[in-house]
Amino acid sequence: MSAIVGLIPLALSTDRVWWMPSNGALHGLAIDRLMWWNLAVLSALFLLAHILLIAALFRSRPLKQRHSDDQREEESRDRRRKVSDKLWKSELILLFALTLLYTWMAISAQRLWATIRYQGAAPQALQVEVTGEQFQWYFRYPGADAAFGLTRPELINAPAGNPLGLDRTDPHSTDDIVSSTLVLPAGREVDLDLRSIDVIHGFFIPGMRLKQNAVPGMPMHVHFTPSTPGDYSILCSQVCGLGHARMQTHLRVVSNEEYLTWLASHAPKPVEGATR
Ligand SMILES: [Cu+2]
Repeated sequence: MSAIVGLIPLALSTDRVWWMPSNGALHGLAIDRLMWWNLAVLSALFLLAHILLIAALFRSRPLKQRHSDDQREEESRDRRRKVSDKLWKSELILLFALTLLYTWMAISAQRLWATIRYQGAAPQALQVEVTGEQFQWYFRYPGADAAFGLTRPELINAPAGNPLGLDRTDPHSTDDIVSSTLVLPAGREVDLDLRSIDVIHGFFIPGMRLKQNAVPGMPMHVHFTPSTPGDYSILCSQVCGLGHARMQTHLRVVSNEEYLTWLASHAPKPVEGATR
């Protein structure tokens, strides 16, 4: 019975049935493994509990019919007692195995969380600033000088091409690149500086197994390494207003050469006062 029960989550985990979007991040493998174990154990326990419940319902019927026969009832009680003793031992073994499995899962999950959230990114990680605004994501790259320029709220003017309020008079701002899609080289760690300029947004890349709220006045860092080139959806996971459903964009993970070509093609021309 346990073999049949175990086969069901195993069948669900094959590439054809597994409903999670394909993973493209280095840390995603560990997250998927934890998800798989959690699902497999819970599915098995769910099915096992229901099979035992149905079996118990069917077993209770003949006992009622034999109620008048005292000797046979006594025999039946003895048999049930023996089965109960055996079950007690198997329950204990199962409980012990589950405790070990869940302890391992809790420690793995805590380590994974700490690596992404509590430990900082490597110094050589690519820096990208992510800003959420009703109903758009903006990505800012620091340019050749590797430093982000000044921004001023009074300069924010999306129709004029300055959605983040870049102060182009600041020397560090002149080479900053602002894009509405995120382009990253595969195999290089990226450190995202998440911000919001109006309400709480949820920065969510299912394919990168990454989700973090962007909160006004509270810059937050998350870092990850995209490993597989491809196109991944970026969504907003917080209901942030009437246009929430269309607050979507894309992450393109490309080769390093393609990334450098993309950066060069998006480098702004330094024109004095162009955004004022
Ligand atoms: Cu949003």
